[in-house]
Amino acid sequence: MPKLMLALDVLDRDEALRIVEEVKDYVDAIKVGYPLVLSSGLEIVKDIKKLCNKEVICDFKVADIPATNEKIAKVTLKYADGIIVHGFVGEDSVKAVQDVAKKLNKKVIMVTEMSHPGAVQFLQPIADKLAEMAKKLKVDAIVAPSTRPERLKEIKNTAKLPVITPGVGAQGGKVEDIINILDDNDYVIVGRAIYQSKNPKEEAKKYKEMLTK
Ligand code: FNU
Repeated sequence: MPKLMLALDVLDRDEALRIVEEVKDYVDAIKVGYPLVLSSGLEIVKDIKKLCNKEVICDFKVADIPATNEKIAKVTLKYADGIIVHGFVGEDSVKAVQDVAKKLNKKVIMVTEMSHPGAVQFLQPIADKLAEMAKKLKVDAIVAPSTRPERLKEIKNTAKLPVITPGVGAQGGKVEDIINILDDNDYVIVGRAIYQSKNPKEEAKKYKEMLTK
């Protein structure tokens, strides 16, 4: 049974913490990104962990030269349990983050093909190579799209690594179309469908139950 990761892309610290409090019994991990961290500061990661004691991943899609990636990883992984990086910048940039993460026993998650329509333009043509690179580098997990279940399957088969998959809910992806592709080590990311709903707790529960079946 894959795990549920909440994408907490709200812009207000108090709202973020209120949502975490509501959904914490049903989510296995929480993903924060630029929207929340730029508006609330990186310390929000510490606050979330204090409130719910769940894994918190920073979705910064780090994509710079190795020296800069290293600095970003050092700051981020002081608080977060893992960091999302881009692979298209090349092996050396990803390795720079892995070096930092290994010392701290944290996770590096690498993007392959993204979930939005525009990903077919530049990322899809190189996504299988990115999946091979992820396998070679032994990153902890990859990101692959729920919006294209057949691509999710192909990329997972190539990388043979745990997958963190966005696209369910607001982007049109459906749990029933991906559930058979995933296993216990994988995560399904759901953001807006939970935090923008009238009752985030009920929605989180609903998604958790769908993944449990
Ligand atoms: P929701 N996200 C994504 N597609 O959607 N990190 C990707 O290919 C990717 C991501 C993130 O649509 C996105 O930034 F690599 O509201 C957002 O935080 O459910 C979340 O996954 C999806 O949010």
